[in-house]
Amino acid sequence: TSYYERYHSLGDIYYWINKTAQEHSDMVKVILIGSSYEKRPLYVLKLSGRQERAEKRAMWIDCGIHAREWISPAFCLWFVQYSLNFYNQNNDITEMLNSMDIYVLPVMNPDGYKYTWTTNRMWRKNRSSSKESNCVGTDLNRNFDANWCTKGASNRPCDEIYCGQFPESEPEAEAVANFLRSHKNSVKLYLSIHSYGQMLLFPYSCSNEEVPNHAELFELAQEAAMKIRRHYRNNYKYGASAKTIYLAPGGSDDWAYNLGIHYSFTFELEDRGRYGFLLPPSFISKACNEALLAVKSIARRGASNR
Ligand code: 0X9
Ligand code: ZN
Repeated sequence: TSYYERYHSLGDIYYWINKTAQEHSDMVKVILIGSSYEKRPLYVLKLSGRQERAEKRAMWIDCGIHAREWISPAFCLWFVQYSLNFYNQNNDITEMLNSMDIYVLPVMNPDGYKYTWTTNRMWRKNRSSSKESNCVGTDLNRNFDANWCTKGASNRPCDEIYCGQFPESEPEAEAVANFLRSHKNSVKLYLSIHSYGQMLLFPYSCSNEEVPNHAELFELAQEAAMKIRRHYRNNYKYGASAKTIYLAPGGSDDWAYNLGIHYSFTFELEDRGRYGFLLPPSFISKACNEALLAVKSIARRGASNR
């Protein structure tokens, strides 16, 4: 099996980031966007086609918000590798990279990810602590400023969906928010990769309201899900988050949407619960290929629309 069909430790992923940037220095730049609570660097890979354009649009993809969802960082690595290998080989990828820059954050929650490798495989949150409680960790996907800490999040530090002390109290969420705020004129698509459940979700999750471009996002998700069904005989559910999965405020997708990134999606990759977060490595290639198909499908439309 190839490197990409295995899960990798945090140390391996840092090494991979460096090596990938060196080997593809014409197309990849590494950007340090901040650091984690335990002071680990948060690196974003910027992928660009060789075609320079003024006012280039961009897409953002983050992986590993939740520590135990190992297929998520595996997808980010898969995506980067595939994009670099097939640029100028495959039309979809070539057009995607010529029309947009792509920012990829392989692990938003490095402290939590490391912790799942060393201590507790089922850890979800980051690893921050405060004097107020003996419990550790904030749910980074409840820490963004979108109806923060209302119904669907918890203000108790011991809970798995703890929202943190205030919006962007966590350095990982703040770093992502700062980066997107400073690139909001170019970033047109926001994608956040999670597991599990096989779903393509779009805002809102923080309220039952429909977003203004609901119909368009629904169509995009529907088309992507249809392609997955056709090519991989796998069913993905799709729809507005609050109605498809649950009401959950403070998520990065809703926050990005409200910032003005009106193509905002959260993917829940394989499976549907047989293995759950413990998806065996033999499932990585299928899970990533089907998600890649969905990304390409959504990116094509999102990149051409205003
Ligand atoms: O609850 C979450 O954060 C996500 N599900 S997971 O099982 N990966 O934890 C769903 C996120 C949907 N979007 C928002 N809640 N904003
Ligand atoms: Zn998640």
